[in-house]
Amino acid sequence: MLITSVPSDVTPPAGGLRMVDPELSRLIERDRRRHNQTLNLIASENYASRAVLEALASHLNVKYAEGYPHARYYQGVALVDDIESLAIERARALFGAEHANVQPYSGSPANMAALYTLAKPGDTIMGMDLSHGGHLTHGSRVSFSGIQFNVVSYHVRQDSEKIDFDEVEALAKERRPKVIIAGYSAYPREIDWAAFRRIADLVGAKLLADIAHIAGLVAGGAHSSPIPYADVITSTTHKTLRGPRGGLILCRAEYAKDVDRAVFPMLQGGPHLQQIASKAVCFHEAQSEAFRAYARRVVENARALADRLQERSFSLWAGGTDNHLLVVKLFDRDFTGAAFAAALEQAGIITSKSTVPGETRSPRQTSGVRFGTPALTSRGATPDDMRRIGDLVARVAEHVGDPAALRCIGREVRAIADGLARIA
Ligand code: DSN
Repeated sequence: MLITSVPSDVTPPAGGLRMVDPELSRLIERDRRRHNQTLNLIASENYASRAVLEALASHLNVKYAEGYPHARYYQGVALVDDIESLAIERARALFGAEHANVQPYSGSPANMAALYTLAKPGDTIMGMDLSHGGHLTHGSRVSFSGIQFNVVSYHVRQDSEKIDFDEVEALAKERRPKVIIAGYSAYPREIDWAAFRRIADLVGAKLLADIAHIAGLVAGGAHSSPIPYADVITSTTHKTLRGPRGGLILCRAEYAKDVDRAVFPMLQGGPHLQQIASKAVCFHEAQSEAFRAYARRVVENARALADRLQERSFSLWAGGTDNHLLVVKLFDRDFTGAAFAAALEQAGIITSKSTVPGETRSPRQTSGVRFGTPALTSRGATPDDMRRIGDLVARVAEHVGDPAALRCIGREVRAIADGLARIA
């Protein structure tokens, strides 16, 4: 923010958003109200603290500092060197990692930098099929990962809908990938990092763990850590970790230089120091006992919601959840994931449609809906709230296409939302 006692035609306007740009201000305010009046069960979203947002909105937005601490291409960087070093040290301490790069703008660039660290274009990489819970950057043919690398996709088992380690091992032996990627966007069960390490070692592959979704659970001790097993670990900082929108790479010391070079100058330009400062706050918060309790509650809440949905006759991917998310399968219903997610939104329950194992519909329609508990847990929701929400989800399923009934359910949704902490 620029405050001046000598306003002139050339200084930026001094007023706040409401005064300078009322049109945009109103839209932001309406969206804030939408969050407070509805129940956000999007598995990848979360509400950051005021301290995290304060750092994100700070004057650090101004600074160019291409390079890394103590090796920059700009002057005036002594204090941002300290800020980035603090973020790096906190990330290393939080996860117990040998090296951290806190510059990735978000999860996809983090994955790109990690893949270019461990493989060259044209090499073979192996990741979970997108429709079985993988991410676009794990080898989808519409992403750089599928365009620039030879991709082998593994799947979940048909019977248990858990990772098919027999297939992972067989495909790895047959195709000899340079990199095996573990970590997902819609997989509800705990990941067996040791099993992936064993298979990677069998074929001389590097193991890339993408913990974008579960980073907060790992940091908070509610999910096992890939640190002892993976060569490189990528993450976002804004999902369960509850920080600013952003990415993070952790790795063993032997990959440090290559990871740093892949992020800058290969892929990115100047680091976003306001975002890095905000990540530092997030890593600090995540070291607290309160955050460990939060991580445990996220999982308890997901289990409570999963149990209630099963009691209400929903069929769940892999029969439930070990983490922060669950996916309902709609093969036994006469509506799609897209239609169900839209009906839920009409009642004030915000989710995202999801493809599921055995998918028969397009990614725009899908046969599943994904639910996650990080955001509502940040608003203080309890397992009891989750059971009430599960009952309301079941009622929505009985009234897809009936706007009057959905409005009526929406009043009960609103009552739950009104009882939770508000975002400011
Ligand atoms: N894949 C998105 C999600 O899980 O919502 C984030 O990249």
